[in-house]
Amino acid sequence: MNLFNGKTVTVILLSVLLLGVLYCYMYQSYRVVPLEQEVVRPDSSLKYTQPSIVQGRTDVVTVTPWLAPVVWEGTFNPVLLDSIYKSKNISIAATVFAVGKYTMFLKDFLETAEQHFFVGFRVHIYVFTDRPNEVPQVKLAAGRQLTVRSVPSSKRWQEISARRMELIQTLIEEKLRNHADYIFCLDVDSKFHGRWGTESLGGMVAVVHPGYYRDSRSRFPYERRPKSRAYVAHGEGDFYYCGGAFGGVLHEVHLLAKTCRSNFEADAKEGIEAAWQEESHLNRYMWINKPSKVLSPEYLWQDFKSRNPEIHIIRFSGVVKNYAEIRPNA
Ligand code: UD2
Repeated sequence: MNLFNGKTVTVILLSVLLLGVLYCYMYQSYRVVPLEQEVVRPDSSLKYTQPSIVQGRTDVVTVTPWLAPVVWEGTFNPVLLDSIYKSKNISIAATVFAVGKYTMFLKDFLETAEQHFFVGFRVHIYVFTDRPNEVPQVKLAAGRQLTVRSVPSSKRWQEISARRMELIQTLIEEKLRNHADYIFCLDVDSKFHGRWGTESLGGMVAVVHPGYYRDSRSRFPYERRPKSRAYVAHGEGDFYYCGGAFGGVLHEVHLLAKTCRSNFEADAKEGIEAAWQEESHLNRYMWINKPSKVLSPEYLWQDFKSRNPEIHIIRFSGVVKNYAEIRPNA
């Protein structure tokens, strides 16, 4: 009897095929489960309020038209989010510039950051200043560090503000790669008043400016001269974002800083400075490259403004300052 007649060969081939499919299926299932556990699973013993997709804040918009979340108090669970990011052992860098008399703001900025900014996570704050001796000693919790980097003084506040993009770009290239996961770039003349934590993490993160969020975009102070590389035409633009707070993953912020810096410098060569320096360039950039997460004005309020009803908490706010007294030029 011929053992290898046509029928037997077909049965063997079909069995091998079936076994192959079964193997692939089992391999995929095996691969997916541990990855999911590692990346998104909160502590399995964590108990928290049941989430809902039919109840929540109705007084504000919580998602942009390009489906980026807009973060407001009441839209996230801080305990759940912290538990997710804890397992990833993330590290966050923050930059703050204090050039000339702006060193006077450092103490409050640093002390309040200890109380509210990514508490319980690895945080490394980089202070850029021309007066390193004036950087106050602030007691830092375990896992938190501060590094002072010297920068030249300047006779023009516009230059100090705008040069931040260049220094952020260089910091990421020289120091941060492989040492931090996320970075936030913040104005020094501000204080933290409430939690600023893992809910703010994202690929590219922008903060909606507290001064314009209820206005029509025709009133936004975008750069309106077409010859500037920060130009945004009338009828364009999403929100007006702050220059005083932005962030995201390193490579995204690196690209943002590099682009804004080179556009600012190219404009300068042609004798043009955008209306709000790097803030104008940042707004142009965010219009073209939409942020993946938008933080509500809770994340950068202004002390001189009274709180609007939709602002349930002020997390970070600019202090009232006398520009004539502290800036090197008018
Ligand atoms: C707005 C923005 C700011 C920047 C600026 C336009 C907010 C809340 N603020 O703030 O980020 O986009 O418009 O250029 O969105 N600095 C010094 N020494 C100086 C001057 C400035 O260190 O002499 C640094 C410091 O970190 C300060 C930042 O530059 O926080 C911005 O300068 P500002 O606060 O004087 O600018 P302002 O209030 O117009």
